[in-house]
Amino acid sequence: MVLPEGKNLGEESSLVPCKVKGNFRLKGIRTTNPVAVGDRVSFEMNKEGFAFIVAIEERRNYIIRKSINLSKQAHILATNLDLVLLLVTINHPQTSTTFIDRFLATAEAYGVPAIIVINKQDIYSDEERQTAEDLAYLYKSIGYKVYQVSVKQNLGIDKLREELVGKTTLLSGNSGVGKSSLLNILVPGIEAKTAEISDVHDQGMHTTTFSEMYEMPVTDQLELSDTDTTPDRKPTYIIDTPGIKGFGTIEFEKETVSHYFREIFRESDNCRFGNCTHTHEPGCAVLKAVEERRIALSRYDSYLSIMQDESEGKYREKG
Ligand SMILES: Nc1nc2c(ncn2[C@@H]2O[C@H](COP(=O)(O)OP(=O)(O)O)[C@@H](O)[C@H]2O)c(=O)[nH]1
Ligand SMILES: [Mg+2]
Ligand SMILES: [Zn+2]
Repeated sequence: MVLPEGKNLGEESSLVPCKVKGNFRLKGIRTTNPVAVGDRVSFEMNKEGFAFIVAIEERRNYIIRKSINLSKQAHILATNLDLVLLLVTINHPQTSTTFIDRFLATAEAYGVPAIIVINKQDIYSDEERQTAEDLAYLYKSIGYKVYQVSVKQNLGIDKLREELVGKTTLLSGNSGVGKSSLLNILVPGIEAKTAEISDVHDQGMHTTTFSEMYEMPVTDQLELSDTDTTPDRKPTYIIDTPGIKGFGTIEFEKETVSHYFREIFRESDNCRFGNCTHTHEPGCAVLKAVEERRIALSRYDSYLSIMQDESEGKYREKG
């Protein structure tokens, strides 16, 4: 372990490689990683000069996913977040609405605001551009902020940058949507690796293999554009995550899935039965709203797919 010259252990901006000591576990969930990006930790040095994490500060929130290989375990993607940016693309690769909705529901469940960023505006056909517009309209009508950008042509990035000032933001989205490319614009000089999309699968290769946190430089101009001009503003951090293929939802109780679909939750006030699952019940206001197209079918389908997973006990621990 090496500390930068002239830096004391634990001093700001020094890097201290640490091992984990002890057993840190989330209650009721088996996780593959005890410590995650965004955690605030205490560490101690032993006589040999090795540093050990001995305590993790209580997390304000965390984002988690089901591990791909170990289906009964979960992986904490990041903790203590102020914002998640969900990068999506209409094509090259195509992001499914199920993926978007599962992600949004998870963000709702963990109390982290989410913003949708539709990237690669520069390569869309007229039809794809229309799909992007429709998608933006849908999610805005539900209450989400949506930005349509082209990272490649640096279009729409300045507005987006303003959203991040003073926050810790998780960059998320399928592999190949442009997360690392965006990061390279927001944090110049880090040279995050970007991947060519393979022709065969039309998906990015997994070039980012672990989550990393970067500090985004904030210029005077950005500071002025913000109403909060206090000098002790929090630093701006961005976390890049490996491509997530299936954003597993865990910890949802069947009864509460609807709480994480804002428009479904609003509508459910008008259901005849208080314990309505919005699947078959008479007097269900949600079903009526779907019929009348006031709730998008794609959203309702995503709701059903999560409900289905819960019935199958997909993410529950056995025993
Ligand atoms: N045409 C176009 N390509 C982009 C854009 N943003 C990223 N890409 C390309 O998409 C591929 C995947 O980008 P990358 O940043 O590695 O995606 P990640 O897997 O989400 O980190 C790379 O070839 C990028 O150059 C964009 O706005 N327009
Ligand atoms: Mg990447
Ligand atoms: Zn109902």
